[in-house]
Amino acid sequence: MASEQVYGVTPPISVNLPTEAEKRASDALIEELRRQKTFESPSETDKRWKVLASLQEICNEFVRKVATEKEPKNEILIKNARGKVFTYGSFRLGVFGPGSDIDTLIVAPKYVTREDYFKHFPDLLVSMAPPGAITDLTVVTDAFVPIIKFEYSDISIDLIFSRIIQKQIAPDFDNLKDSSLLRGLDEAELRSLNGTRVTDEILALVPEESTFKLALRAIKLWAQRRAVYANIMGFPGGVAWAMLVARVCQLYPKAATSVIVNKFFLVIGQWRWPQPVLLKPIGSGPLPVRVWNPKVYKGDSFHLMPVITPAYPSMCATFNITRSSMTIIQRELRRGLEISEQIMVGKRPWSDLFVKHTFFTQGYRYYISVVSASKDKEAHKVWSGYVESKVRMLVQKLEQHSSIALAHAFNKGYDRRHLCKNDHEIEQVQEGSLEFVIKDEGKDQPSEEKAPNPEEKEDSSESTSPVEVFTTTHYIGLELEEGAKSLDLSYQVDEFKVLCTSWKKYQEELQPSVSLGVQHVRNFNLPDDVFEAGETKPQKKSAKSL
Ligand code: 3AT
Ligand code: MN
Ligand code: MN
Repeated sequence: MASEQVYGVTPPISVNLPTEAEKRASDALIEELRRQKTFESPSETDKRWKVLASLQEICNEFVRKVATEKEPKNEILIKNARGKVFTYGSFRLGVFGPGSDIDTLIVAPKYVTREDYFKHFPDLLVSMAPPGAITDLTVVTDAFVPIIKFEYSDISIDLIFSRIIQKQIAPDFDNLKDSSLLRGLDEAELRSLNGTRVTDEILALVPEESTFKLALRAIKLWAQRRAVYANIMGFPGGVAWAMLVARVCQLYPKAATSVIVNKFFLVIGQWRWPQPVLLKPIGSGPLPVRVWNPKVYKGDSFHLMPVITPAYPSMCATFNITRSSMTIIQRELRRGLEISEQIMVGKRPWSDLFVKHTFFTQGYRYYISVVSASKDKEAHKVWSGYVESKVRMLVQKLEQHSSIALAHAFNKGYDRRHLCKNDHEIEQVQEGSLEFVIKDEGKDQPSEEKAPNPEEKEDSSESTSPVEVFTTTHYIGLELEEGAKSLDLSYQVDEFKVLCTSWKKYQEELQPSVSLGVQHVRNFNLPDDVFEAGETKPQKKSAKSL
């Protein structure tokens, strides 16, 4: 045993090899993942590699262009000018599906700045890619992580950038492991390098990559179906779920995929939070930057389920988790354990694990809806994104209300478009009315009501043309304390509104074309479009007939 590498911060729980039954359970799991369409075809994956090869070429040309522009006489510099394309996210982790993007990072030598990147890269991209291959190009220079987004031959690409402080990138430069590469970079560059550094570390810290990837695919599918996947809404995101699965792989280094999934629910469900989940000891590094440490930083000691990234500077990937979301996650982990135990003894199929959540169908009697509305599409992107990032704050305020036992934010917002003929109708939409919704064709939900047709103007007596209003609605399910009577949430709601509307961008640019509404919704008044075909909407008790 002495020769075997030990993965993780404790010895393994079991080094048992898989039994025949466990291997069969793994095969059945892979079969189910296939049935659920989590894999794409080899030819589609092939296309991804071709796009990446093309991006590498464009990246080299870009660096060469900047070298030529900045030091036209330096032939050696120009000759050695090249950059390097890395990936992170689900593609790098090997858990991407048919609709996944490719999260990509360009690393360039020190003379190439972010300004150069935004100035030259978009044009080079369009001119060097096959004609018409690049669509939906968006450049976001002022984001937390500045980014260029586009579709390349119908594959979504997120492309971020960082320099490293080296005069040239060696031809065989292929990893970002060395923390001294971080020296001299600004915060945006550090954040840009972080994604690849973290995913590479995770992969290096699991004993068996292929087992890890398959188990992570299963856990991601489970978390999505159970609506416990969304960093922004207070649930673990892709990186956090990956680290949790990786930790379980470390504890069962020889186990089959099926066993990892089963033990995942056991180990993570019984984890003694707030003890952190670590894939390796937290390391120090060369920069004066903050590393997660609850003994030093009071803020870190409030993290309820800390899952710590392995690459320097280590951070908590789950700082968003609230008391309520923790309760929901633990409930789902318990359900996962019960079902997977039965799957392992052949009493249930894997498909039972992946059954869709019942947030709307049997979730709660009372919901809160948070509606961000805008008359302008671009403004709506900005405003709804901001409001979304603050919904957790409302959840935290609601959790403190004496009548509320739990405030469960659904993990996704619902985007809708409305057509309004006058200010009165606009106001109704802003306050949550769905009377003027434009039902998009090709949407998955069938609906009995006829969609109002925007072309049909004859019966409208209004002289002004109708305006389009965009809304995004977040639903929060409320579980009340036993015997709770009154539910006056006006204080919490007002505070939340003040929080959102005191944003500088709202004050200076967005208002009055955007708005924020918060309403109570009874379960039987939930809109039809949150229910899928075959799901039943809760009925009003008194109106129920036999
Ligand atoms: P998909 O297969 O693409 O659905 P994924 O895990 O690759 O799953 P994303 O592409 O959304 O998910 O994100 C990949 C990584 O990018 C995860 C995180 O490190 C980073 N990231 C995503 N969104 C943000 C954000 N808003 N701010 C900062 N980092 C982000
Ligand atoms: Mn991705
Ligand atoms: Mn992405």
